[in-house]
Amino acid sequence: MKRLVTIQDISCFGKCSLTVALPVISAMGVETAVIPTAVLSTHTGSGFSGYTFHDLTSDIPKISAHWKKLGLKFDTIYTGYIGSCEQIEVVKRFIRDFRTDETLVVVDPVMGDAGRMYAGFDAKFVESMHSLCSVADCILPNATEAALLLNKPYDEIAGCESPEELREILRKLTGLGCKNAVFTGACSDPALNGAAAYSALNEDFFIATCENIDGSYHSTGDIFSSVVSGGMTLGMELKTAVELAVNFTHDCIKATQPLREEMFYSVRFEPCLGELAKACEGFIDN
Ligand code: PXL
Repeated sequence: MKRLVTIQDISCFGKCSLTVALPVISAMGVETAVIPTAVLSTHTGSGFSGYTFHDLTSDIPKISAHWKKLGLKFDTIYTGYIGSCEQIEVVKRFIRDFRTDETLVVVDPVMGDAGRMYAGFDAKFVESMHSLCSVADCILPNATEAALLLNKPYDEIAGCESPEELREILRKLTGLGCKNAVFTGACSDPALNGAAAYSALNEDFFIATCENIDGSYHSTGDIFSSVVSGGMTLGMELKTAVELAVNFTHDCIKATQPLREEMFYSVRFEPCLGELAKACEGFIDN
């Protein structure tokens, strides 16, 4: 059985980060270990204020040391929301300690959405995230994060429509040092939404699309990244994993629409897990 470790916060209410990654990747048939970077009462996105934040940076080296003693090995290390520059350094050390030639390292450079940085992040954090991306095999930024990583205005990145422009953004993102970059929210047609991906290994570029659903839905980035990470861990080609992630994210948004007002904080992914599990069946034990 393939085994992944994901390093990100646990937001106790709000369905994001670990409370999404754990059920989604497990449903895909991948054993999922976790390292919580912080415990928050809710996520920090719009709709919540006054949340608690308990930092767990100092626990990470202790967990790592125990796991080293046990001889644990991971096929994939997947990082999401990280709370501070210091924590990024600790996560980089974990990657150095556990990476082998076969390990896949996926970094979702969680920093913001819709042109705005999440609460608590600044320019120094962007610089640190840059250095984490440089050690990844695959990074998965949205338009806000791509703009921050490339030091470009958000509108320039978000307004990108032509496949040539998307390819150039992705090529520049792999210039950070990672082999593959996937840009979420890519849209070459207003009726469609999806993701564009580029591999610096073979210069392969593609766009995976689905029907566009208007509006902004929190936590869809975490859902998308979890499916790409789980899929690649199962041995899927990047294109297969990205297409699966685009379709699953779309299905979750569709399932949320009737409950939009009460589920302002996330998406209803639970009823979609069965189909996701089925789509992965043929890849398990590959
Ligand atoms: O969904 C990304 C995310 C993860 N973790 C925390 C967040 C957010 C986005 O708001 O606040 C704590």
